[in-house]
Amino acid sequence: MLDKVVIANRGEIALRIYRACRELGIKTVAVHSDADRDLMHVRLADESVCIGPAQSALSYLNAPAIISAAELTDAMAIHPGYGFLSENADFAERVESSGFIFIGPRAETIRVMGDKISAISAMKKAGVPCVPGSDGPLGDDPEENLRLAKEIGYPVIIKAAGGGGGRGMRVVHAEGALLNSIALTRGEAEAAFNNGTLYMEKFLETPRHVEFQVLADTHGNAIHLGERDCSMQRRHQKVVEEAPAPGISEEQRNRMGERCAEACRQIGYRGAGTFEFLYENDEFYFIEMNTRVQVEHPVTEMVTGIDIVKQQLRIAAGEELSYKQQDVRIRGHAVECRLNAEDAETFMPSPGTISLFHSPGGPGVRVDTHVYNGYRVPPYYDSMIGKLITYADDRRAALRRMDGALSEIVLEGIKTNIVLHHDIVNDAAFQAGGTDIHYLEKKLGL
Ligand code: MV4
Repeated sequence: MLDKVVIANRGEIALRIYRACRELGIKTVAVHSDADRDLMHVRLADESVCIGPAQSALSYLNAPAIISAAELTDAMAIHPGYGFLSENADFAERVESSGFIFIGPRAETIRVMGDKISAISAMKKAGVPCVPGSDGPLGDDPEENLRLAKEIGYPVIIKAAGGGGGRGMRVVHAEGALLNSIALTRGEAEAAFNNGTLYMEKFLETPRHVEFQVLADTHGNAIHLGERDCSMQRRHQKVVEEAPAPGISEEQRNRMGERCAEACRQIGYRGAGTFEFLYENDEFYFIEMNTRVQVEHPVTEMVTGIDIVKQQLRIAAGEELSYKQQDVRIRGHAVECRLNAEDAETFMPSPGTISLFHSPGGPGVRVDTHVYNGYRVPPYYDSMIGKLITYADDRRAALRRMDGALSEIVLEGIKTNIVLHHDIVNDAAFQAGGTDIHYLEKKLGL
């Protein structure tokens, strides 16, 4: 097993990684910014190293500082969590060339998945269904682009190869707007990603966002842990996630999940990963792959009983997966609400001191948070302060449990989105299941 791990992140995921290490008997090093000395995991970790000032660019994104901390503390491996450097192929490469284990896929895999065109072509080759599209970069020939769009059929969507997560894309509804849209998107992509490479897909109008969790070891084994529905989102920020996805049959799950697992075997994937799909009219279309642990991993943990972060650590240590596909059973239903320090109406971040905090509890209630009574939410980072997860035998019961758990929370001193969550779990269409990616924005009147 790994001897000592650097936790290169902050907040709830840093605490989550700390807990997984503790259960496996792995020593931990918390690296933190000046603004994060009071984080829970910094107190709990065996060692802590301040790696820079509050601004992320000078601390959590400071690769040399993080690698130096690993050297200083004689750690074996670095866990990047999500966000920050977690999907930075150059960082993964530098970690490994410095003699440490990067807890994630090979740098080469991160690079392939970071370029959305190469990700799609790798997945298509591996038998994963993708959105009908350009199957490669768009050229400069206007006639050829017009012909391609006509062949795909309007509406189409122009996306940047260097984008992802909703950045660098534009929908085109009719031929007259195509060439200008390509030019505009190319300019934006060059400015934002220093890469003007674009591709085109059929635009799906009312899909759901359904993603499959996978685990792959370094011995050629790969399994899937079923799917999550993350359609309840606003401006590409997920708000509520659940597992399993409403209305997906066991047969569909097994078929798509096995295709994802097989793709992992073919590309020599390592660690935990997520295949993102758009799901519309009973069909799955791959859009992107995430090569990190995700915020919403707990709903999968609840319905499978598998600790995904511990599996990441075991895989990084070179162990074989602890589970075969036939050991994986999806049981019950789990829902996650992301708790944000933000204004309920304007969604503006609301940092400040939590003057009073009381956590909900009871059967089937899980709270993944680093906050405590008196904790000061710094203004420098993402506004997510924790996640409330409920689990029950079925979806209705999990939602009722969520409603009750939301009512139990006492969180004073800062604004939160708890009211929004109450609204969502009591929404009739959401309760019926299967609302699409545009539902929440429409409900909020955006
Ligand atoms: C799409 C799409 C419709 N058709 N691609 C947005 C984030 C990025 N991961 C991909 N995205 C989309 N790609 C085609 N061909 C609609 C979206 C999309 C979306 C996807 C997932 C979750 C939320 C979304 C919100 C708006 C648009």
